[in-house]
Amino acid sequence: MRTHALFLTTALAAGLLAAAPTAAAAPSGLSGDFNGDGHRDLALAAPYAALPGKGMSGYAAVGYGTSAGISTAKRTVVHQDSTGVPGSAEAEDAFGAALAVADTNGDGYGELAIGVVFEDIGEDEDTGSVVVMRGSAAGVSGTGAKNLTQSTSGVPGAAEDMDYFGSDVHLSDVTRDGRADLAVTAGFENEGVGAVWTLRSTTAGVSTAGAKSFGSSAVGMPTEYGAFGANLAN
Ligand SMILES: [Ca+2]
Ligand SMILES: [Ca+2]
Ligand SMILES: [Ca+2]
Ligand SMILES: [Ca+2]
Repeated sequence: MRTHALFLTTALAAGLLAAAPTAAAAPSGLSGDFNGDGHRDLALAAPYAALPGKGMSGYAAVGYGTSAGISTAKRTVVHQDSTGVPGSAEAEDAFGAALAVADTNGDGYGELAIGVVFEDIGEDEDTGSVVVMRGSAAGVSGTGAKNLTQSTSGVPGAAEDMDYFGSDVHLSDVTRDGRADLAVTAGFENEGVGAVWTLRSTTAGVSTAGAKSFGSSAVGMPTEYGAFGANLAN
């Protein structure tokens, strides 16, 4: 009797285990992992590659990491006319002139920040913008993509000719809340002096709340032409 009961209990347990749904693996949260599968991925850009009739409009791409290395077959390729990507592809946008990768909303999937350094805004030429595309289990996607410029509400400054906003971008969690914050350089701000913007992230990703900018004088450097912030270390 005792043996019989034990057998039933064991069989029941085994059956339950077999029937239990397989839980989706939690996204890795690793830096540089867009699809959360635990393999870091490679983002790259061809900022001067042309869409038809649009010279230097630019492309960005992700090759996903696999146990055999970076895959070119398992990939995402985007440009400014891709579904969900803010703005539109035009000649000499240089979409992808700068890239950064990290998780901005704390969901375990990395986001891709893309500098569109020569984007025109209204009548202003080569002003620049930054696009942030979200990661997901399916990789980088247009869903929830954001666009930031000096004309965006909450972003200090004003969009002007030749700011080159987005000449460099950087993502890292400077506030230590588990969400990567964004830094953006406008390398030609104020006729080549240059300036840097810092934006914090929330559970909704990069936010303009509390956005700041600073120039060379804030750190005691010369205030003339100098491309301040032209390189942000990643
Ligand atoms: Ca991955
Ligand atoms: Ca554009
Ligand atoms: Ca994320
Ligand atoms: Ca943060």
